[in-house]
Amino acid sequence: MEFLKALRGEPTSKTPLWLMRQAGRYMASYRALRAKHSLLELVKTPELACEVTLQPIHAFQLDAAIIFSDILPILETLWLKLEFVNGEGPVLHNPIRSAAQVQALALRPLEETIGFTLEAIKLVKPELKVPLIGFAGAPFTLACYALEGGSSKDHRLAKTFMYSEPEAWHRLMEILTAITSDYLIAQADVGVDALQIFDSWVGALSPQDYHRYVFPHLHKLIAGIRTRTSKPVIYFSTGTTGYLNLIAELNADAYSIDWRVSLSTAHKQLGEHKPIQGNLDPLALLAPWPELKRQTDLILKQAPKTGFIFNLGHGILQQTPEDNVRRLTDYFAE
Ligand code: 1CP
Repeated sequence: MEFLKALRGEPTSKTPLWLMRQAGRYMASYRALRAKHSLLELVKTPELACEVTLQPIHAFQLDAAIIFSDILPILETLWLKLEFVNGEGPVLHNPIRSAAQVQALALRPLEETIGFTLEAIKLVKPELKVPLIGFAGAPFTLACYALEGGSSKDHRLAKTFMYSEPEAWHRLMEILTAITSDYLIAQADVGVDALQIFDSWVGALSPQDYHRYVFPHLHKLIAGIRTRTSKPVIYFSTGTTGYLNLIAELNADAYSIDWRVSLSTAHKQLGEHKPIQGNLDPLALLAPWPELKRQTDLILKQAPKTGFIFNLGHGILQQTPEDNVRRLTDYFAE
């Protein structure tokens, strides 16, 4: 429960840690299951999603579990057809490319598109001694996938749409905000203990664009969630160190930051009393132990006395040796 105490800014007996994307391809047990099932089969079969959620919990001393799912299945609520192509990543076969498409959007019931994750939460919850995190993609990051039709380096199509069709952009963001809010509340209602919003690609925006095209929707999302649950909300973003002052105004319960800023600088900018999560470079988990320990100690030295959760600055890499994860998590349990 140290994780939830830290999220409330209360003193803890150890520094709680979990690792972003802690279930996944770096684990042999995950690869063994993936050899038999596609990613979407794992996500859409509650028993399998439950099993994968537990894999890192059983293997390592972690202070929180995160439900095994993905940020993208919710896009099927907009009738987008999602596939994960091996070696290529996610593909949405009918991306949104015009304002008319946004105007014409009809929604599928959420139970149909994410009901399996709610079932997985119900299955895994009684198996856990540590808190369970529920999550969703943030509206901007989801809009990127909906408009691009898949991964993108520069988010050219999404940003061009945002600049040239601002009305349709805001309408799309409103729709994504509404379904994301309902999804997170549904997860809270079936038992997750905290909610994390992943804004993985928002750092592609300038501070001005973040303020104009994204901030109002995120602010509404977080304020709206707060009227419907008391469970803490963590906002994660990367590449946003040029406008942490704006992010501080989102009024989330905690912020998760990447490694491109020192923890102490980020903590100052986000608010000295605001719980903070981060911020080891995921690549440091590929380093020999003395270097990994040095980087970890540096973060711990900068960490506030209360209200700190150790994590990576972004998702764990699939090349990460499991032994390094064990060494790191054991270090925190010492
Ligand atoms: O088996 C596989 O193909 C492995 C790859 C994989 C996994 C393990 C994908 C494809 N999704 C997931 C599960 C997942 N995704 C989890 C649960 C696992 C855990 O945390 O223990 C979570 C929290 C996510 C979140 C997610 N999916 C994000 C946000 C976090 C981040 O890392 O930035 C994003 C951007 C995605 C999209 C996605 N899903 C999968 C891939 C390869 C991608 C990214 C593609 C891209 O670069 O655009």
